[in-house]
Amino acid sequence: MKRYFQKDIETAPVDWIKSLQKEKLIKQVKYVYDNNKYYHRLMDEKGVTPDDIKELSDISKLPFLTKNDLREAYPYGLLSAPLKDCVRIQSTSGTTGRRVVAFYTQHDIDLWEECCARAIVAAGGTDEDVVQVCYGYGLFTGGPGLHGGSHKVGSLTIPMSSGNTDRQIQFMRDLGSTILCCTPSYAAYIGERLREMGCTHDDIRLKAGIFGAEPWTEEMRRDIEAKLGIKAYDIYGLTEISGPGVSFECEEQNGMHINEDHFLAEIIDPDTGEVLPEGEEGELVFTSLDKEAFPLLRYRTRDLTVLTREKCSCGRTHIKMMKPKGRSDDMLIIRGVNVFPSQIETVLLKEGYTPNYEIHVDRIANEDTFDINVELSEEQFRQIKDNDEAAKKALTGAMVKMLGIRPKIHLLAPKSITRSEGKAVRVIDKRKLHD
Ligand code: DLL
Repeated sequence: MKRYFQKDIETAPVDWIKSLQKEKLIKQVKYVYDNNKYYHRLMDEKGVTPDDIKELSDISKLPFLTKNDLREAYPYGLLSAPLKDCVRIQSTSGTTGRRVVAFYTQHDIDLWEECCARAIVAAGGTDEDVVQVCYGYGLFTGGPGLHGGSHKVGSLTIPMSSGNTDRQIQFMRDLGSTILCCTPSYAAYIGERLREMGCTHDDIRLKAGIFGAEPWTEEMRRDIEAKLGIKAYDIYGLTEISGPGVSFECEEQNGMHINEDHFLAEIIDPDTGEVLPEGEEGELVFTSLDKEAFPLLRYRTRDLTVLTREKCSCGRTHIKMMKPKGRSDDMLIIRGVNVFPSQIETVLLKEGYTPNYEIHVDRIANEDTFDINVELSEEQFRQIKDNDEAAKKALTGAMVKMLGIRPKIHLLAPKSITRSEGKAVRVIDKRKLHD
């Protein structure tokens, strides 16, 4: 079976990768300095010129770029190629009012789609596969990215986009889809709906799923794998840097290989900006190495993770990032304690609950309230309907152990929580409204 999309690059010796990165970095910095007024000014302010970048480690001399810069430079301020050479934009949903528009030349699209093709092949995809893409199409990068990758692999591509779950299942069954691409929360819902329709995973031919665009836990992975009878692979990316496929999981399912021939990753202390050594948790920072339209140098993702270059049994040599915990700004501070939604998901699934939950936080009379709505399965609902106090007590205890603070648990009837077809919204923090 084909194991790599671009074997020579994906398995190249680390020294070779580093020297390629150095060569590309020097070129990319000069390109940005010469073609982008916004970043040119940032470099001038820091007193650094392209001539100062001679080694990979010199990257720390460059200024950071933040989401704020992207907002300030919107829409064309960070465009580095002539408009006549650009062929596409993609954009984030802008739910927080911070829309990001990224530009692509044909070269940039080819590079991005190749990264997605690597991810599909790493999940076992070949030209014999039927790839059902249920990430949203349009401005969101999920659909177009995996679609392009699937074409490059030569797989039969079904451009479903998200939503209309019964039709998704119908196509999956009729066309014998073998690889599913969507968010993990949507995959869990497809699995749930499949059961409700009286089907088991023997009625479908799926073998693998490529799931990303939101944080998800190992417990969620096991839940999806069992529901759909597949191996579930993680894929990471962000619009600013290209889209999905910045990094992807291999058969080891333990961390995502970053496509290091295109992206240089650093981990920094989010408070001080200091570069941290490999193995320490911090904020992920990316530098594009060979982009034309929208190259970004030292872009702060706000995603918290750890990098590791431990040898991987798949034979790939590119550095791995562990599952991001979530963005630093996804972290809730409740009664002074740091809480990540992923910690709550871990407890729920470990305790046998469904992955359908909502976290509600508010501030009443100067005190934080912290409620978790948890949806019961049909079976749990039948069992504990009349006396749920014991179940609530046990779950509260498990949460206190994990989080260090006590939430108020509400056990809800099946189907009470709206299912997600894209990125799930799990946190409703009303405190922000009062600020
Ligand atoms: O979510 C790109 C994407 C599409 C990735 C499809 C994977 C699959 P944005 O909408 O710009 O782009 O959101 C990027 O989503 O900074 C992370 O916070 C989060 N994210 C993306 N992938 C993962 C993942 C797409 N595998 C932001 N695990 C990123 C955890 C992820 N968080």
